[in-house]
Amino acid sequence: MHISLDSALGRQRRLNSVGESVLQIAPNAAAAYSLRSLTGGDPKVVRVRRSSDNGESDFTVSGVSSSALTSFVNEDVELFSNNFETNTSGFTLNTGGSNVAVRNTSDGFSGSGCLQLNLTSSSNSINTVKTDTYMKDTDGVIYTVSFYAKAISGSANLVLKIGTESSSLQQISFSENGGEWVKYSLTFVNNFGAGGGNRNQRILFAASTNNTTEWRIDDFQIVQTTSNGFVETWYDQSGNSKNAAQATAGSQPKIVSAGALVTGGIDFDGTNDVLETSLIPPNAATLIGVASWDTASSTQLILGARDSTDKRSYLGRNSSNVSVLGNSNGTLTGGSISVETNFVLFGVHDVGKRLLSTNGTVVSNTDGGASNNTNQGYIIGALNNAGTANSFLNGKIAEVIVYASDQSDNRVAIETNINSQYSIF
Ligand SMILES: [Ca+2]
Ligand SMILES: [Ca+2]
Repeated sequence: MHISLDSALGRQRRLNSVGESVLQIAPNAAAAYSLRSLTGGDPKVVRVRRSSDNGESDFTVSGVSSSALTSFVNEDVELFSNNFETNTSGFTLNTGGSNVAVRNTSDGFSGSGCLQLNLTSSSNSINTVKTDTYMKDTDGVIYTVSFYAKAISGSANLVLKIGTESSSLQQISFSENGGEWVKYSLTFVNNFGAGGGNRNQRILFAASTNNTTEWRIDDFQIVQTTSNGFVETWYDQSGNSKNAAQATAGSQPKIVSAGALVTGGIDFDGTNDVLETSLIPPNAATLIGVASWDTASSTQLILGARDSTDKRSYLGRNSSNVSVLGNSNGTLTGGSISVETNFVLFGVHDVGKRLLSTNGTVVSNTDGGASNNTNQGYIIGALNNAGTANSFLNGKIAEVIVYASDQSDNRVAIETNINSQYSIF
């Protein structure tokens, strides 16, 4: 009785069922990627690399939505330290002035060594730490510099500058402190390079005036306290292990930006960010994507592949700002796509059939040929154009699901499920 009731209710029951996941509504996906659960469980969804030290870790759906992911990315990472017990490594004196930076072997907050600075200039003429090695991360990331210092002689304050030899963009001045070791720390946002492209920031010690002064420094440390997180792997939830991955750091899309979880999906830069898969486009395929675009008027694909004979299978937005399904050697286009708002696209190509739906409305439904792409795997965030990526998406991708079958009968149920999650239409 139970089985026959289910059968009699059929598709209508599925449409109205609360709490079903996409892969419960329509099982047997060829590949399925999201930051939410498409299975109903708590699957592993991403492997993330943090920019501070290139540490990497896997996260499940709950790990992404809880603070586990951002806590990992923002873990304090010591980028540099020196207690001056054996050397003055990391500190370089600018030449041409009379300033001195040497290791003092009979004083120190820790042990018996420290860095001795004899400063005669208030300019950026003495740079003590080559921070171009240590602070190159992108705008908005937070660093903390700390050290112990004590004044030995002279009347000039010690000035810690963050910048370059030619210009300091942020600085803090320390008063003469009575010859005692005092801990100083400065937390700053690395936003100096905005627009100028110069992120090779150094830390420079100088005197506050041109009067001669001697300071000693010990236990110097640079810690990065927030970071950026990039997606190395977007795990396939279909069970087919068609994980989407990117080994090249510069081409990995972003999931944590300056310490904060990106909202609305994974952020693709529109330049070279792609996640590669080994999934060859099926002849009969359903392509589903949730994405937003930051810029208009160029072809930018959620996923796609095309072989050297121009046979293709792809889903995205074209240069006329409408949704597009590529199949065989043609395209199907549909509803308007505006920038910076989520869209759900649902495309089908099968033998004798093509369909494109945008935000729950079928915008195109015609005869057509299936894809005959036989050798190029889909990439996410662009078109795999016979082995070379182009048509990069500048924006965010939240979800990509591929079926090797026509899922038109489940279209409304899947779109409804997606809309319940993302509130798109
Ligand atoms: Ca020391
Ligand atoms: Ca990039």
